[in-house]
Amino acid sequence: MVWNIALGKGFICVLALWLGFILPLCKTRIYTNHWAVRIAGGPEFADTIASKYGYKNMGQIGDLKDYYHFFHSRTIKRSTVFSRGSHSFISMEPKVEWIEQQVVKRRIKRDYKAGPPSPPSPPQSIYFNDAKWTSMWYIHCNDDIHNCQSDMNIVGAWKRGYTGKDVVVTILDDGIERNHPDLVQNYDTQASYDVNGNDLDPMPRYDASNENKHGTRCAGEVAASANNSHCTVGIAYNAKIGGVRMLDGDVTDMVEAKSLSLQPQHIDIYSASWGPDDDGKTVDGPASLARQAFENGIRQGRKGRGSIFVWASGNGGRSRDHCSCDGYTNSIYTISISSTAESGKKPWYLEECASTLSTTYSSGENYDRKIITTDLRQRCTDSHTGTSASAPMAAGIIALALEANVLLTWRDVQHIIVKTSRAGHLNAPDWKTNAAGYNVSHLYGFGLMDAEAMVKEAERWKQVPSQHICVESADRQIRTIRPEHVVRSVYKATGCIDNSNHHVIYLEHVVVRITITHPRRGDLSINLTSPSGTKSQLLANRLFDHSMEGFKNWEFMTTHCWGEKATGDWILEIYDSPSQLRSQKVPGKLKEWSLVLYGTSVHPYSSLRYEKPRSAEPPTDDEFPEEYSGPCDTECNENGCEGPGPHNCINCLHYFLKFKNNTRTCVSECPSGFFRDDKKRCK
Ligand SMILES: *[C@@H]1O[C@H](CO)[C@@H](O)[C@H](O)[C@H]1NC(C)=O
Ligand SMILES: *[C@@H]1O[C@H](CO)[C@@H](O)[C@H](O)[C@H]1NC(C)=O
Ligand SMILES: *[C@@H]1O[C@H](CO)[C@@H](O)[C@H](O)[C@H]1NC(C)=O
Ligand SMILES: [Ca+2]
Ligand SMILES: [Ca+2]
Repeated sequence: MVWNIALGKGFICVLALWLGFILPLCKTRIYTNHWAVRIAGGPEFADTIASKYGYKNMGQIGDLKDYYHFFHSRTIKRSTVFSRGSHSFISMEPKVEWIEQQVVKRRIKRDYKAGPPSPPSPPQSIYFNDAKWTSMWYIHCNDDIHNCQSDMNIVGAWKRGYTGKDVVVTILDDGIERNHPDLVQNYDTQASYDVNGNDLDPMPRYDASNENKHGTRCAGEVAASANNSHCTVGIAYNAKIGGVRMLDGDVTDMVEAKSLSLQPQHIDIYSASWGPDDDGKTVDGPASLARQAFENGIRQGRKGRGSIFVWASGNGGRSRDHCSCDGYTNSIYTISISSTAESGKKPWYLEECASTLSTTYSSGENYDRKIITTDLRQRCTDSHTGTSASAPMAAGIIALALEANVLLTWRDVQHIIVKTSRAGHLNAPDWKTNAAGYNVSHLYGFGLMDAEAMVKEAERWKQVPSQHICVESADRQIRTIRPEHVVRSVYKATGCIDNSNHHVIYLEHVVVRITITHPRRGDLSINLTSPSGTKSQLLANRLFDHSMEGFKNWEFMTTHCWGEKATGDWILEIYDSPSQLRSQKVPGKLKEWSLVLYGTSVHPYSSLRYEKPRSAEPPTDDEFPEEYSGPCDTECNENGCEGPGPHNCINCLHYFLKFKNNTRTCVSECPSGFFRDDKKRCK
């Protein structure tokens, strides 16, 4: 497939002719001469042990304490068998708590080869003198004949004074052209590294095909300098931008972990536009070190507020891939970003799934315009494409929100995205309103990002209460999955009501852990219905997935129940639609499933959590006498009050305030202590 850039060379692939289909089977593992080792006690111990067994200690793995990168030069670089010899006795060493020879992982960039260049744009009002400014349709789409109808309101955020200043973004990719005239000014050495070359300089490797242009293109979208007459304007054009060169070589668990845990106290946002093959048959996700890097970043990064990981949802649309089979986009720790074309139509490469949080513009059909950004060899391009282009755009918008409020935690950022993304003119057959009032779709998550709305929320945001994790007990009743029958399993969730540290009332992410055996994984589809009736499709049929491996404790994630209540009946439905391609007739089995509910035990936006808005005019004391001992004002909410007094309501009637003297008035924004009820509006 032309849009897949295979990184792993030397895979041993067997072509099997099966029912008239050519099936490449690339099962062979490729072992490298790199090891990840866990040794407690400090680097001196690690050095001693390394030299005793003939390894070179290359240093700590990223920010992961006690984990070291060992290199063994006498082992061949790539091998299909794991390495044996006297050096392998290192695992017997008592101080060595864990060791793993690194295997090559297939990771592909999420752009595709572009067709002919985009049509020229008409002239329009000029804000900046940058060469490509006038054709940057996704930043100022309203004043354009190719009216893109829904605006991401980036200019609106700029007008409020936010340009990404003091926010640090890094692009995990194939390098960054740090001396590009449009990047050099914002380039940040401390946010950069060359994991492939093991040095500090992430400059891309140049070749005739410009294979390594991807990172430089992503970087310009975030932080190309504004008004310097060159090329384009980044969305966060005063942010600092770094690059990690990690895709131009063998990608291993350790390579990913080093990249994801680079400088977590310095870097705020990591943008990744790559992942496992989008071939419609792969099920793959982060392995142990990369998982630890995510958790380390979430718990400790940004002074404990949590690193922000932004991920491209995937380009496997044409292979009918489903992003739930990608453990990176499917993780609660990543903000998974989808794409929409300028027209609001679904791009051909889009992958659907329930873990997508939000959407930004990107390429669509050939006649739709593509993304304009910096390019390799100090050039500009107007043909950046795919979900690869969408993730950095989201990273840029999030940088504006972090400038507006540096205290936002990783979950605050996700809450703000959920609250402010809009369906706009984005075309999807499955838009639905969940029980918390948010519109959500499997194509677009909560919709198109809105930078101005995000910075406004950020300005007055108070951190949401701490995250509770409720692991409901597993349902281990084995159920046979008969072809053309629905297996239905109902679980009555309590939200861990008996344990105050785990109690979840208001949901954020919901994860379903599932173990299924099946003769052909691609024939399965899975839905989850929340107690409030919101249906998430956790898996759709995948035409090319002939695997007989089923799912072993795979975690499917949905964002669609955000804000809903956790308790009640959750319904899991599995359907098996047997395709012609199935060789075995043995039916599948649902062996085990369990729910992991993430959220809070108190309302995330309880009135007292809002700080005084910077711009909206607060009500006077006269209008809101402080000493009120009566009941919660019935007019001000449906969900009741949070805390004492009539005004501590969870929602205020949308744009509608009632005062003590019974007069009502329309306001353009809910003042401090009040919350919009999106179901009600003033006339
Ligand atoms: C960009 O520079 C031009 C001068 O070349 C100036 O007139 C214009 O105001 C600048 N734009 C912004 C937004 O600063
Ligand atoms: C959700 O979608 C419905 C139907 O399109 C629309 O009427 C409503 O305003 C939307 N709600 C929000 C919060 O955007
Ligand atoms: C899941 O829901 C979709 C959309 O409502 C439906 O088309 C599909 O048949 C359902 N699948 C299962 C397994 O229930
Ligand atoms: Ca520029
Ligand atoms: Ca995918």
